[in-house]
Amino acid sequence: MKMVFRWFGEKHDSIPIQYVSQIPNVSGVAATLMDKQAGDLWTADEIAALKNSITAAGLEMEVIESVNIHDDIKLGVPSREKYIENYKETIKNLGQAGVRVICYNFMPIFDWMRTDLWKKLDDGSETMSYDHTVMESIGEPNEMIRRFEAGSGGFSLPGWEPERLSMVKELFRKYDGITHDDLMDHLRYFLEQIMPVCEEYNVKMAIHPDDPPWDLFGLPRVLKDRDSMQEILTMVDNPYNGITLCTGSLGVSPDNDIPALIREFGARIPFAHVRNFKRTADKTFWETSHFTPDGSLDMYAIVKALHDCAPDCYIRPDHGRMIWGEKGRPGYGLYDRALGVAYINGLWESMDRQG
Ligand SMILES: [Mn+2]
Repeated sequence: MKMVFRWFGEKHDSIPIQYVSQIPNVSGVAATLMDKQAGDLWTADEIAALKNSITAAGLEMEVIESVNIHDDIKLGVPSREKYIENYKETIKNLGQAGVRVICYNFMPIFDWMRTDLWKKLDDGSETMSYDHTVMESIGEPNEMIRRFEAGSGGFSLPGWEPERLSMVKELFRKYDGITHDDLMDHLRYFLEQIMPVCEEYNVKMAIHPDDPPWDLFGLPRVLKDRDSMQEILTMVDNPYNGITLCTGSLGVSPDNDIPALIREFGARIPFAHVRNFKRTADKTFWETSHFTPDGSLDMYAIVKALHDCAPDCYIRPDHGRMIWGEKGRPGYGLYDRALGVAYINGLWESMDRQG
């Protein structure tokens, strides 16, 4: 296992990279070029500059989160070819810079979704929450966007870039009639095209589950449960086609037994996002500390499954609460995520010692 920490870059993160290197056992960051739009080519020079800013702090850049997929690839339209070519070149450039895993997602239009970015908990901390009744009462995507922009605290949220959201109505029109099977077929095509480059440059692709793992605004989802996970892994049966096992995305569906999924598919899980949440009703939850008794997931069982079945994976703590008065990007403060690292470290060490 290698512990990494998501970091958005010097210009885009509230946390100095040096602070990340002070967290015990963190070997590197899950990095990105935030200024890049989906479909853009990442040049070798841009990647080298990013890597220099990370290695200067004694950290590695072996995981990228994310290289976003252009909607034309998800839509399966002819113009996807040029974006796939850009993606191949980006994989090559990242591989040559030492990157081993690229996390990405195949969610149409929207990235992850919450109905409140600043829910106040009883202990005074703030966290992100999702309430499906609120979601249904909004009904209309532009209202969701307005709320996100109002609540993001001045940061742009990953996957919620304003430039892209301004085109949201047009995108909805393009996705009209795209079925679950269509979307899965477009994912298969994309993976088949890029796999030879992944093999040549030793870069594993790790698709992130849909978050939350159910359909939103009538848009189809590709990765939300065990069967869709198996379908993706078998339709392109290549070790370079892997999964980012995100405990908090998949886990909010009570049908998804996270330790069992890790035990079944561990060999194809190069990257894991570990977080906990409290499920309070059907499709309703808020994000908690990582500590098992605080949430609905059994973190010991999850880490044990990773320890046993994906021992070489990269792990990062996922979203944390805002604690100790910290202000920052929702989900991505320093303190609670660092506590998550320390907790996972403790679980892992105890498992190592038990053999
Ligand atoms: Mn995640």
